[in-house]
Amino acid sequence: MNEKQILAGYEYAKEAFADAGVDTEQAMEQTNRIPLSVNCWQGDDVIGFDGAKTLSGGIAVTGSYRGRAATFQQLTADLEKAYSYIPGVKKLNLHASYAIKSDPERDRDAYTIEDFLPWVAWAKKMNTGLDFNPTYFSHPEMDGDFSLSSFSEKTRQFWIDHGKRVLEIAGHFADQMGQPSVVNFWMPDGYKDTPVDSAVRRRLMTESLDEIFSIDYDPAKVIPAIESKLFGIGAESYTVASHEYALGYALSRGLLYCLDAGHFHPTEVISAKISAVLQFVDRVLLHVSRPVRWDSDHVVTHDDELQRIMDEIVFNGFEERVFIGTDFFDASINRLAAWAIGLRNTRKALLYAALAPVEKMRRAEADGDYTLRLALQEERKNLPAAAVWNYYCLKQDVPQGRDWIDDVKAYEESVLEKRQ
Ligand code: RNT
Ligand code: ZN
Repeated sequence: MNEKQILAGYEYAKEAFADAGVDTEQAMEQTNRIPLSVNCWQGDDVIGFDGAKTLSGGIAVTGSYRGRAATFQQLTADLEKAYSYIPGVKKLNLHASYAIKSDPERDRDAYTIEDFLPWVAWAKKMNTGLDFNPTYFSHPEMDGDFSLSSFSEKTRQFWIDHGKRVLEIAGHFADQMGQPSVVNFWMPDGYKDTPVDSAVRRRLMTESLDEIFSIDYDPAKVIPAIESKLFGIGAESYTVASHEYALGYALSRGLLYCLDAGHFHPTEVISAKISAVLQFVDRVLLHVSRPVRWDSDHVVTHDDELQRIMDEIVFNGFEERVFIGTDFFDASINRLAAWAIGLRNTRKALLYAALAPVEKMRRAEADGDYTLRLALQEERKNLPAAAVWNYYCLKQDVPQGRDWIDDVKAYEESVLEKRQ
């Protein structure tokens, strides 16, 4: 679509939305500044730079598309390309395994900000905030899938120290970037088969986590979250940090609860949980992902659940209380395209939520007129939101439609295909 067509489409859309009582300019402005935390690990199949050759911890990447980023230079080059396709405010979500070790002997229990200075410099150049994650997987100190709840005191201590180092580094990120750093704790700890003693691991986990959070960090700068999970590959029967566990821990310790879209029973959706959880915890973190039959971490598409998630945030005015990060990893398609598709959809769904004629729908509901509510909800789908999206991309100087796809293809030919 050329600029003339986009502008013509927008003129029509603006009027159509105004008729429905929606201010399109305000919707764009409101959603543009909501930060989306881009998961760095889509670019290299969750391998990182601190020594792992393969991925472990009950998660898996399938596919072997050409051009996996294997170095900091390659990953940042790919990220820069991907960023150019994604409108709106972005943060980079880093895992500790992406350390650029300043001392090759240094391990995860001793990382410092020194090991992340190239990332800080890059984030400054890109004007993008930094979120962070301890990496409790793909490492020889893992006790099978156990980390913070290992029976080995030495192993637990190693991972406790890792958690502490990550909180410290996140404090530096916040100072350097002038904005807080959300730090998500996900531990794969779990059993393939039914445990006899399901409580002991949870006691150990609680002790370990309490020890980590006993360090002095500034909660205005460092915002820790605990992610729950129903099961992992090889941990099908029991996970230590289950939903009840993680929610309970977050609630009792004043931390964020992280809801990952793929971490529940297949018929459960996280959109249904946001306003429930926010009655009791201050803020939540979302891992926007797409489960296909299981926690498959497919690239986020603009499906009903994605829209529902964003509707929940925007309709309820939870923009300040919900942090949004993506969490998918697909190596069967071009990895930059995966970022572009997943993040563009996430942003698009936010915009569509802000474009919904929600006041009319809300009134129908308050009046008990559920016929009207349903009719309006369905009519909403016919409003020309896509024309607003195209215009928004144009204004943000981000390619839309086929343009970004052609650009990714060109990058694939000129850069990705030349990689080993
Ligand atoms: C795993 C969790 C976790 C990871 C990332 C890499 O099931 O979803 O968030 O995907 O930390
Ligand atoms: Zn996740």
